[in-house]
Amino acid sequence: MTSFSTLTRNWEDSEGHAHPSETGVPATGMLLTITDNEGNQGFSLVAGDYLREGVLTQYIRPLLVGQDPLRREKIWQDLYLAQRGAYGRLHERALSFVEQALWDYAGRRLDQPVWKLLGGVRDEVPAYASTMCGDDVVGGLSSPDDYAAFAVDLVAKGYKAVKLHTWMPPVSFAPDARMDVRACAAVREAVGPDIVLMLDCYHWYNRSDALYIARELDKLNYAWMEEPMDEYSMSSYKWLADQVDLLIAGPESVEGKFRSRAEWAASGAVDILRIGVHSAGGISSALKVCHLAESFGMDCEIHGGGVGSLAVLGGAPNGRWYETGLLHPHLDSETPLPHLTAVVDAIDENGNVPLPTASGLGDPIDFDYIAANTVSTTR
Ligand code: LLH
Ligand code: MG
Repeated sequence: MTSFSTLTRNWEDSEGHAHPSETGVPATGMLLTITDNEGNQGFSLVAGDYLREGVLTQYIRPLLVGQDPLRREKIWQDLYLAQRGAYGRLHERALSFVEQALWDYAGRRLDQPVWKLLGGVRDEVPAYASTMCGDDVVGGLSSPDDYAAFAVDLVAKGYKAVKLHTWMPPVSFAPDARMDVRACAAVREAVGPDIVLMLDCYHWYNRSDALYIARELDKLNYAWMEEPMDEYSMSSYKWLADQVDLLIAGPESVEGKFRSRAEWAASGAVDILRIGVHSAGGISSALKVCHLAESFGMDCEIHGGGVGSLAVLGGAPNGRWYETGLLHPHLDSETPLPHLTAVVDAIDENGNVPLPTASGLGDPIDFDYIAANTVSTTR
């Protein structure tokens, strides 16, 4: 594992929601490297400090060293079994970063992009612009008019779909279901009927607020709503989905990987399943959710961007969209961060993200930058 100095352009508020930093914030990046006996390697960029040295020492190295790195599913099943007794220390993101490095290894070794190894069902994917959560920065995302102006800019850049994340605490005036609906209406009015719109709002509304928003979004022809209530209450989602025409997508934050998603699909609590590469514990596990959804005739939308999400979407015909974000009027999303040579998910003129052509996952890692800015390395 290599730690290096870099920059991030996001800062997180006290509840973990991302907001833009126009100047950039000094950050420590981490690069997980898996090396076989012949020197073949696979890499995964680890966000934040999600893979701590103690977790690497106690759980990950013992289960990886000496294994055949092409046997990803065997290694993943071993890590999965170790999770129960690790009591939260070996979380889904840890599994995900390790498994992504194993996929990157396989792709590099076989000289193929991972999305092709997963089936290559398409070579580009339509992107929706996913906004940051609302704030109180005038000219940022502080009002329905701000959302409308930003949505117009995003459509001018080529996006064919926009997902609003509206206001959450600690913003002082959040939550406010009526203001959320006003923002959704302002965006629909500004972009016209042909742009696909979605809403991801305050995650802890009660049933009546969630029902009110869903009914209003239906009138505004929104494509889906996600996470308007605490997702641990699956029966609240079934209650909602049973009485509105609007499609409800989820769950995003619930643990349990494909097993919990099976319960949600079987119970009819949502119309569109949702999983992320990180929340699933990896690419293969996320793909299982897509196939599960496919078996129920459902779409499966992938939470969050990055090369892992692009790989899954290369293998899953029922993921309709790639989530680009999170975006904000004051955030530069078009210049690569210092440790990257390119923005891997830039859209083309049709609003699609071409899947990467490089071998492996396709993260455009600047290895020279990382070598010049290394803080520490452990093996
Ligand atoms: O609450 C938030 O900060 C956002 O909802 C965030 O988790 C975002 O990644 C999301 O849900 N996207 O769909
Ligand atoms: Mg979401």
